[in-house]
Amino acid sequence: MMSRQHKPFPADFLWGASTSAYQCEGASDIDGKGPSVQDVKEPFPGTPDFKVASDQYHHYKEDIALMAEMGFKVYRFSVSWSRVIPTGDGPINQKGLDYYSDLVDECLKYGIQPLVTMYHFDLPQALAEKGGWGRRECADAFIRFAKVLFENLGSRVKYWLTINEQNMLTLVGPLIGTFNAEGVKNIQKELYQQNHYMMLAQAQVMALCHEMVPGGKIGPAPNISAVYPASCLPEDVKAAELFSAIRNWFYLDMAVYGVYNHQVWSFLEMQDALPEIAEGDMEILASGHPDFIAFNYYNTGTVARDESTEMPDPGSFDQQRIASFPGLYRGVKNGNLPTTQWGWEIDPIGFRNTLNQVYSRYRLPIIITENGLGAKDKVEADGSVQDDYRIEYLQRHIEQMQLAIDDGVEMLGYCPWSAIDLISTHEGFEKRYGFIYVNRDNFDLKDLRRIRKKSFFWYKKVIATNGADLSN
Ligand code: BGP
Repeated sequence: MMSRQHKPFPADFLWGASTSAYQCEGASDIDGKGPSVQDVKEPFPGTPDFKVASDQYHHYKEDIALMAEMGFKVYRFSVSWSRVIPTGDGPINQKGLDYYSDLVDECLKYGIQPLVTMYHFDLPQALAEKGGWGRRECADAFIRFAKVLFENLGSRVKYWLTINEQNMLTLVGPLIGTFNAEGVKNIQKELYQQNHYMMLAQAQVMALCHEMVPGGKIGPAPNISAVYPASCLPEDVKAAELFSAIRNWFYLDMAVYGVYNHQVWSFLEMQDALPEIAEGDMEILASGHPDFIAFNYYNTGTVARDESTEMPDPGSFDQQRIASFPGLYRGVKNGNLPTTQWGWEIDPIGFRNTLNQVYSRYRLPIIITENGLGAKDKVEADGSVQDDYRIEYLQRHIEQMQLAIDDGVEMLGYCPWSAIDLISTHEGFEKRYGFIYVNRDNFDLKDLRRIRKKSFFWYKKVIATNGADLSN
């Protein structure tokens, strides 16, 4: 067996963690904030609304101090568009801007780099009512919002992310609550039209960042997973290759090269779901260049060929479509992998594979903006939270990230999900991800006290040793 010396993590490696505004801030109707689509949507059954969340709006000083105690070099948070511009395209809410300005200062006070996501699933409701991302004007409003952020925070914030998981917004927007399918005739076409406008907005915002932010670095933040074929049968391999293009490369090819992935274009053509492209759009798309690729990684996907001859209604939405398309590919369970309490497959080696695939295709440095284990944590009688399962998950993923560095992947940083407990997309407070426990339940707000979990102390050591000591 060959063994080799690990390459160390880069000296300036950005260790930190992530959150998003609507899932952790709370204060959803305070200090002039306008409603977002998340505030008005019907919460998933058994889960709370976003009014209070983790109440970071009122606890940010304490939260950042705890992150500093862990030794964070970076904190990835998102800006709520409707806190800064309540209607999305109207007047600016100075109080909202002040909040983010203070949050940035608080990070910098401890030497923590803010990594700011501009849009994480929380479109201003007023824009949604006008047709949301289905209208080109939404892209214009986003560009204006970005300008406001660059003008006000650009001298202090060096790292920016455009849109969180644009691929998930496109593939499963109706499930995330960001897409209202009511009255839409061809849902697929509408989703890919929205995607086109997001792409246009992203390209322009990337260019703008380089113009307006001295030393500014910006990138997209999709959710990327290696896709395995269910067997080595060439038809299965082809199915996996196509699904990977649809799920992953379509978004990154556009962000990096400004081109529509040829296979996905033809897949959309087959479904009558091609977006309308105006004159000049392709030039705009080619004009934005990311400095790095950020991506969220939770698991891999596995697909087999699908030989059904019946094509689904091309204009409809079916949540199974995220990993299955009759006649082309079908998502299957990977029997080799353990799963989380919520059935998500756990695949640390798949993380190394994914990192290598992304780096081989795009040759840009990578920052991981989400990775983590959702679990039902319990506060023990002595007040501690013994989340060894989370430590093990993170250990195994960091080990594989280290191996990817050995492989030659250029890594900028690692921000697991999540810095503190927050409201999960579908499971509320039942499913926790944080290093810091937030003392509340789904419907009992308790005292919102912050408790350092066992993983808090473990991650502190990982950061202090720059990833050299991962032991529990
Ligand atoms: C990502 C989202 C996050 C977060 C995470 C965990 O897709 O960017 O916002 O929620 O998934 O998912 P969940 O909350 O469903 O467990």
